[in-house]
Amino acid sequence: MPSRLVVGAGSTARAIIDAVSDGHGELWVLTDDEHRAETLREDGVSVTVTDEFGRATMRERDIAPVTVAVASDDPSVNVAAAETAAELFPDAFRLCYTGYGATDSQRDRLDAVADRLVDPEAVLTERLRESVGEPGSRIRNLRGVLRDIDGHLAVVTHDNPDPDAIASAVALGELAARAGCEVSLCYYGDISHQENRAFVNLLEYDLVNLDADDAAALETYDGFALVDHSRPGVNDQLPEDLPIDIVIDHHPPRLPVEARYVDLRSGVGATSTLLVDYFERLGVELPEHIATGLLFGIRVDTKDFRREVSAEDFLAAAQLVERADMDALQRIENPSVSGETLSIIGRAIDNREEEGSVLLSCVGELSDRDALAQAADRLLDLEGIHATMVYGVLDGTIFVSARARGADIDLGEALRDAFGQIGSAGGHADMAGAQIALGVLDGVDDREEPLHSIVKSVVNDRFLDVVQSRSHRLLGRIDGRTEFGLDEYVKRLRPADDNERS
Ligand SMILES: [Mn+2]
Repeated sequence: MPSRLVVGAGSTARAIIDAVSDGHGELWVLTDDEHRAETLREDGVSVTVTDEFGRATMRERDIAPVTVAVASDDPSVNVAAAETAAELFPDAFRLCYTGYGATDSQRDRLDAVADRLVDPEAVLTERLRESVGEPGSRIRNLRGVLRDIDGHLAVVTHDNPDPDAIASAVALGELAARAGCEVSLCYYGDISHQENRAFVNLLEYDLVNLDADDAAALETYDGFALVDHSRPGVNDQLPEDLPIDIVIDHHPPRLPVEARYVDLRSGVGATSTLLVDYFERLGVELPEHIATGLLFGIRVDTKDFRREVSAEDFLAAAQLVERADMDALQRIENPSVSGETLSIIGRAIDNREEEGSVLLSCVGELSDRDALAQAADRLLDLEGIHATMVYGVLDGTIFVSARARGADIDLGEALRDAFGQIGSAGGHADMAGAQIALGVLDGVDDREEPLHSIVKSVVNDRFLDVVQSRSHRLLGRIDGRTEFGLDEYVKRLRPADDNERS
């Protein structure tokens, strides 16, 4: 019966154990780590805990392994185990891993008895050299720039930052602080997505919301770093001519990027992956709250390892999993929902009206405006719907939240056109919002009509007028075809029996 012997229970050994524990033949693990042994036993693996990797231990069970994998994290354990295994099981295939920090003599002794030797430091150095050229000089350059700033560094994300941008800023901020900088993590716009706010709050990230109208505020900073974007004034509100010290980004740049230190690697799925690499190269241990954020950043940016994901993203995530607070991630991704939110989502579903591929829903009075965004998100899952707008009234103000899928309609622009004159509106192509004071609506004061129907007719009409006047941009959204003209489109968008709004 083929048997396998694995020495070690750290992450490398664990990867080997997972790969070979397929139920064919006996698997025996030797480790000095009681805690990890317990975890393995829970998974049904046969484990012996020992500090001694000599003949007595390895003879304890009567097996003649066909494969021996020596893969503990400790080079001295690996040398002892590999040499004993070579003596006792001369015919076995021996895979030997050096672990980190092996001396030259330990490496030589392992090499002498290994059929295959794996040296993580050599592998890493090789990979870094491939991906960024000579790595040592880059690290020195980044350190040099950080030391040179020697004052207050603003690490700036792109507008309305996503988890990748936020986590990258937090991570770079940590490295800058260790290099002696005073650090502020800054962004323009909002962190509006409920999940992203939970992310920032739960991990207690301290972020500064900059005001685009207050240029003087920038004078307090001695240096600027951009993460997850690469040019001042493009996807942030910094002046275009602001001198930038550091850029770390994974998006391919459209124009040459100017900064004292530039790291653009478009081959990876997330800026967070690049930051993991810096911690590794600088030998700085990742604090839990930062590891958690970076892992979430990679997962969100790669759509859970499905979009533009690279081997580097997987490797970075594997390191982060060891340090991250998985319970916190769970709470960020599946926040508990309040009864109020649930009933607003319920009302949004009940009250929905569909106009072609656009869904509108008025939920009436509300006490929690965040629920609107969640309702607009949920309703976007409805078959055939490409844009949703959910709104309700709180403290004399109408709050509107809209979501879209695909790029044929720019919701931010649409809401600005529809409500910019009578209130405030803004956002992105796929996610936008507006606020309108009730007082500006005709008929509200004399209340000839119920408030609810006034709000509904104003909001629905204004939004649909804008969407329809740009309906050429929505062509193709109906049945995925574009053969019919604008008139036909409008007819389909506003069915004949719909006279409620007029
Ligand atoms: Mn990103």
